[in-house]
Amino acid sequence: MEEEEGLSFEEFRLRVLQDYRLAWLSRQLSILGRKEVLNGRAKFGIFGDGKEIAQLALARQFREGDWRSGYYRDQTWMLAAGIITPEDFFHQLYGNTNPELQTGNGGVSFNNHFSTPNIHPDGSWRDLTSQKNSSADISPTAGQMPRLLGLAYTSKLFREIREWQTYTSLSRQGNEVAFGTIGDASTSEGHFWETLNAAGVLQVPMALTVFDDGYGISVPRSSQTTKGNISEVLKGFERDDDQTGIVIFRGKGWDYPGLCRMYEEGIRLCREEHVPVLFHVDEMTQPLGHSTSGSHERYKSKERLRWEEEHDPIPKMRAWILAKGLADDRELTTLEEEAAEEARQARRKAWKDFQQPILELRDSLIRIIDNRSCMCRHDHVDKVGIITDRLKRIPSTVRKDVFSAARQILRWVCADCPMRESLQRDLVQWIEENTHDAWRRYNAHLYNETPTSVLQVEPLPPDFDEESEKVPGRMILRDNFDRLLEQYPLLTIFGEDVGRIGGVNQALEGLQKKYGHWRVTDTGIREATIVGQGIGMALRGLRPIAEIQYFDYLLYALQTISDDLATTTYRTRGTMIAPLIIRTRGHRLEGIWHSGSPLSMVINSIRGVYVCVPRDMTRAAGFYNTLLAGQDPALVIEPLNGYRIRERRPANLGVYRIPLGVPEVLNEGNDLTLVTYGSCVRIASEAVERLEEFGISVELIDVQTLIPFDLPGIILESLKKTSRILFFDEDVPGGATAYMMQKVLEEQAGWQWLDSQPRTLTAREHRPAYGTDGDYFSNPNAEDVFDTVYEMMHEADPEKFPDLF
Ligand SMILES: Cc1ncc(C[n+]2csc(CCOP(=O)(O)OP(=O)(O)O)c2C)c(N)n1
Ligand SMILES: [Mg+2]
Repeated sequence: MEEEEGLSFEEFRLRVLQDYRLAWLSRQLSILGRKEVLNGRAKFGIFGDGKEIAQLALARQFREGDWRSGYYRDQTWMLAAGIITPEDFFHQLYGNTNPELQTGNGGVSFNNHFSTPNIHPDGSWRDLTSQKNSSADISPTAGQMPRLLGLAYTSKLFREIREWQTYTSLSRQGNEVAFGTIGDASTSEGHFWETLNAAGVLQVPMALTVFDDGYGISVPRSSQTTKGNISEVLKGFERDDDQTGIVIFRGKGWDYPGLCRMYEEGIRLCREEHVPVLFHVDEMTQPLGHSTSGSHERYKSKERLRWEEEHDPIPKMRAWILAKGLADDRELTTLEEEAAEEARQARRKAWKDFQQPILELRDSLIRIIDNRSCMCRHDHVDKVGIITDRLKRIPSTVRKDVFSAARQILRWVCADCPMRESLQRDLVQWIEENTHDAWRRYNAHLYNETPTSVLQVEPLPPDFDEESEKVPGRMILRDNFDRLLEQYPLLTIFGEDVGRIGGVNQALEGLQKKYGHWRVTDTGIREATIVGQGIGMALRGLRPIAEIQYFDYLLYALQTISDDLATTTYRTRGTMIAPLIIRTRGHRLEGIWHSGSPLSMVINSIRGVYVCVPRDMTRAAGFYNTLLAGQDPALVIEPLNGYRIRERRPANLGVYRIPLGVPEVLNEGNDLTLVTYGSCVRIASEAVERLEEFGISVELIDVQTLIPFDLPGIILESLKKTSRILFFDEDVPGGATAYMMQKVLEEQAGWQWLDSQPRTLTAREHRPAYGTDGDYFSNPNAEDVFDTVYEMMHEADPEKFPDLF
């Protein structure tokens, strides 16, 4: 440590003192932050106390271009890296939603959830090599792990793929390290093991620190980890002389010089050799306890609490500075006082920033009421005055208080007063003017709202000419992927069996050979980290298509898609995008784990990710073309039985673009609207033909995408004509059909046009059974469609359509 290269003693001394001051500042923020929750100004707080010193040592190695995927303890690191200021710390704590103030989480996440933007407001990419990058944190323990793999893997690709070296604003020859942090208890999660294993296999520059404070809230290490020691258990992963593996370092959370040395050596190795490294930082403490939700005295013994006090890293660092003669007590006390004052000032300023606009809003409302020239009395009580007075007295006002008061006051404006009209008008105007602003603070940016939104992509229909021959669907996909790999140099496709054999259905046949194994790549069987790999790559500006072999197995990755991918744009207030395309296949196979249509599983858990349900491969290819022309995350479910079915090959493969959210009317009809998607379209078509033989004219609509859903209102127009509607799919009852029904009947107000009871036709509540008969009896079939439609027509006109049964 003392021999730090290129530094004079004085420079070295000042650096150490700067670190010490930052440690102190960070601790003061934690202490003040806790108070702000206890006094009611903030709702919840989780802090980085006890982890300060290790993070300062870590931050020294964190450079421009590097990436972070960490967790809520990383406050000191983020301060040291300049990613947050002390004021930002409080902005997060109060939940400030002002986009002008850099909070990194838009005010929609807990405090100490950090992020840095990866795009400009116009949707273009930032220069990611000239900033220190933090992917956006999520709260689920170990949820940061899958994405960490992708952040590290991207560096690997940039080093390996020579042609990519021109993308200098995304990477400098892959020299960027992906830093991760995780708590000791969270290493019990599967994501931790899956990520670590994949990183070892792939040999990526991932530098993961386990902050070991011995507890996961109240549960001690001995109940979390085999042998109670994570680096001990990981020994089998450890790199030895002639093998790939992970290099493991160990440090003590209070040992400043030791930690500085450890990180310097470990990160150099990671950066230069692209070997994953794991730092097990043990003997850490948690002076303020886990979070503001409780106190650790409830579960830590007196001995443990005493040990923690003795091993508090800040006094330990202080003692080391004194022992080394780097400063005397007076100098350190001055630093401490300065840091404490800086923390207090930051709190004062941030509270003002938080309160001022709300108080202005409150006063603008109060002015309307106070200026009224009469009292609104109900049973001799001035309700309006009472609500207003109550609002004036609230000590820490939030927007809810003001809006709630405004909306209640509106109810009590008296009906017979001559002033009513103007007061009511002013109030309504106030509510209308301010609601939009407040609403947007919490309900925007679920999807990319910049010009690079997929919804802005110009559609282009597939071209069919005389020569358009009929080929198996898989060939349309394959030739389309071929064009896409050609057109988009940063496109990579990866997943189980994707590379060497070109996918289980051969839709990538020959493409690894043509584009190399970094662009079309096999992975291990590890769905969560396949998706995480894709998220990390997408965050760093690549165009990944991650393949999940079968739709049913998306469940393994659902947590990552739901908690991480789907919320990326929302939780960063549109400053960060992860345009990952997930490719999978489903519908109409057989058996419990190959039924392939649990659509409600996804549509209700991954809002924030578009969901495409193409009926054939021409449509599927068209969606990939559209998605790559924009920048949004999406899931595409290819119809499993469509790979062999012949379709006409479009002449403009790789170019035509099918718009998202636009249903297609496949058969025009007058009696009933039949709404479906995916493989059910084929079944529905068959039933529609049979129904025609009985004089029933069905309008068949393929919704094409479930999210977004029917943006132009095509289904409503159909319903206006037919007055009857049936929603059909092979999900469970109350699943995606109920979703479609809600969209059409409630959102599009289709209920007004109904002449019959709206119906759904679905699979059963259990999982579909094996074999042709299992499929026939547990999934809906063409006879079921026929019978349901016929029954609806019978109810409408029993004479024309007599009972069949
Ligand atoms: C999946 C999930 N389960 C439970 C929680 C609640 N929780 C938050 S932090 C935590 C303990 C984590 O302990 P550790 O990983 O050791 O980190 P530390 O807080 O000690 O730094 C738990 C159980 C959560 N956030 N996510
Ligand atoms: Mg812990």
